[in-house]
Amino acid sequence: KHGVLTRKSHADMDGKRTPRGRRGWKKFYAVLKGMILYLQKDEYKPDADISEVDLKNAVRIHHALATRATDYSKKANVLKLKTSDWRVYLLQAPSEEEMMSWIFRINLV
Ligand code: I3P
Repeated sequence: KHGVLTRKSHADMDGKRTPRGRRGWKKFYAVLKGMILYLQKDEYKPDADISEVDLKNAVRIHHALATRATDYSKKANVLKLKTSDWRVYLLQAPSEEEMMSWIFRINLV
């Protein structure tokens, strides 16, 4: 699955609140492949190598949990992704349908 997702980092590894200055929203081209959610700067190109920056932004979603971000009301279609190492991301999808599809696909892994 791929598509545009806008990310906000809410908590870092071990659940510590992401400090100010790193809490902004950033738009990515997301690609879910195997157990990894790649958050890429540019659109997915099947044959291109993954850049170092894109690898750094990749999220391991094994044992992660995606839910609708019911406690976040500033933006619509936002899902909350909690990883197994206690990171928390907010991810905004372009539509309700896309958000539900990402939640379903992430939790299926
Ligand atoms: C953050 C940025 C985010 C904002 C966040 C700020 O500043 O303005 O958009 O989240 O508020 O800290 P910075 O880019 O300097 O990290 P919202 O869009 O959800 O308001 P927060 O600290 O209350 O999460």
